[in-house]
Amino acid sequence: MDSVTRVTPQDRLLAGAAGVAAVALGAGLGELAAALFVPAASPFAAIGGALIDLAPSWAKDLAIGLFGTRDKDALLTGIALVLAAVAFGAGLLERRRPYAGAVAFGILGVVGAAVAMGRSGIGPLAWVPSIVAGGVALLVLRALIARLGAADPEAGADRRRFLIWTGSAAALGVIALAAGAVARAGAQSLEAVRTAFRLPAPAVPAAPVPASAELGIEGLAPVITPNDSFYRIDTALVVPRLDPADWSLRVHGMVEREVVLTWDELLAAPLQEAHVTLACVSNPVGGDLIGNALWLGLPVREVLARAGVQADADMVLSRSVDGFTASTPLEVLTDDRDALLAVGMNGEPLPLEHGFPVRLVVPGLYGYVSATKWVTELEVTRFDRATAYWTTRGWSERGPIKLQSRIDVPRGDRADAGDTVIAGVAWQQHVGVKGVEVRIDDGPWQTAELATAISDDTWVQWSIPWTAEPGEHDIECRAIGADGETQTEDVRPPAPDGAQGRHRIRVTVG
Ligand SMILES: Nc1nc2c(c(=O)[nH]1)N[C@H]1C(S)=C(S)[C@@H](COP(=O)(O)O)O[C@H]1N2
Ligand SMILES: [Mo]
Repeated sequence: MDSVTRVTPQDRLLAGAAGVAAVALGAGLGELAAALFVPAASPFAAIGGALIDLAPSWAKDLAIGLFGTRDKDALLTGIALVLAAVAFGAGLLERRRPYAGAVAFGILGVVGAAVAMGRSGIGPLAWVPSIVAGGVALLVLRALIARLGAADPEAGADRRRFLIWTGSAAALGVIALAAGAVARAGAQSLEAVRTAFRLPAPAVPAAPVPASAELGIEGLAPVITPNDSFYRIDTALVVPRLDPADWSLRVHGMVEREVVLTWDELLAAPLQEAHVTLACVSNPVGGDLIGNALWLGLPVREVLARAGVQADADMVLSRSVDGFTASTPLEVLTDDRDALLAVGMNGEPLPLEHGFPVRLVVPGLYGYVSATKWVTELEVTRFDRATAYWTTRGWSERGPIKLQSRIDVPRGDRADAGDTVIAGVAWQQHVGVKGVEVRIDDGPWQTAELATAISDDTWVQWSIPWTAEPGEHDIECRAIGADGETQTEDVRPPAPDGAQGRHRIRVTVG
């Protein structure tokens, strides 16, 4: 044997260490990914949960007897030890034959993913953390062992470099694990705070939703969007964690006196309910970045009145705890519309991802210039003095919502022949919709039946009967605003101030 292929005991130790480091980094990143995006899909928890389910009851009893309520920690420690041993072995294997050991990590990742997918209630992304873990471990092990192979045992510098890489991978893994644990603890305790919180009763309740606001057509967006299917748009990679006890709103800038509103003061104020449809400026024609909810909050004008706005101000720059900003024209926050500093969404505290504990909701404006989530600051200023997050990135400084309508039914590109229905929603918040028209195959415009609008600040459902003849058909709709405007056919993309044009779908009947 020559010196290049000779495997010394020291070599074996290093290869095993590379295996352990690779798994540490993979597992760390997998756990972090889980903590941030799919908490229930922790790779450790997936494998641990499967073991608990598989373990015979005498083993469970034994574990509980030995470790008491620490039995779960004991199980996780056990999994970690077994994994470390497997990793060491995989490192040795990889040293002998490229990919032989690394593949073992890939298989472990797939098994973890399969287990997570098989557990109910985790959702379609359940596989992600385990695949991240397995994939990273596979690649890192291959890369480390390749370095070890290249390292000449006599050349100390190469060896040192290998050790530095291996040590760094292990250290990064430990850091990722710790970060995941911190994120998880923060999320759980804040969700517990949120669930424990009871919304105060509104001083001004919303009028009941008329029964005729909901047409109840299958496939048509419900007139009130449930919180868990409400679209979510923000720049926050990780949902900001803002404890209500630490929350306050600072109102400053061009005001007579700076005001700081605390959580308790906000809840003690007379809160008001309003149905408002939020829409994203990025929503394409026919898109679903729009939703309607019942909000509970304090009218923003009351907060501004406490501070006393100076006469030459014309904008409020709202800022969230993570630095996002929105520029809202002062007049829409001081007129009589229901612009709210909201704490409630459909009868619940705001979900964490929709701004818990406090956000802005302003009827009539796209979210990027009005709907600041996790809001902590209102700076009264002027459009010629300050710019908001999206304005500096090329979007308009003002964003009134454009008149739009959408076809929801037929859903998809097929429909059954015979008597059926075409249905959808239409909106222009704070203006209102007075009609919707539909045409088929560029024929004459026909008037659709409008459901009862909850208010001018919400979308409204519409429908029209249709006798579908076999073949291909184009269906197009247009809304007519309460101010008489007809939805334009002039097509524009979302940037810089909202998409326009008409929603048109093609369906095959038969
Ligand atoms: N803090 C913060 N608030 C934000 C945003 C953001 O990126 N950060 N995005 C805005 C945009 S562009 C929209 S459309 C709405 C979406 O609100 P939702 O996620 O509750 O539907 O939030 C607005 N508020
Ligand atoms: Mo948006």
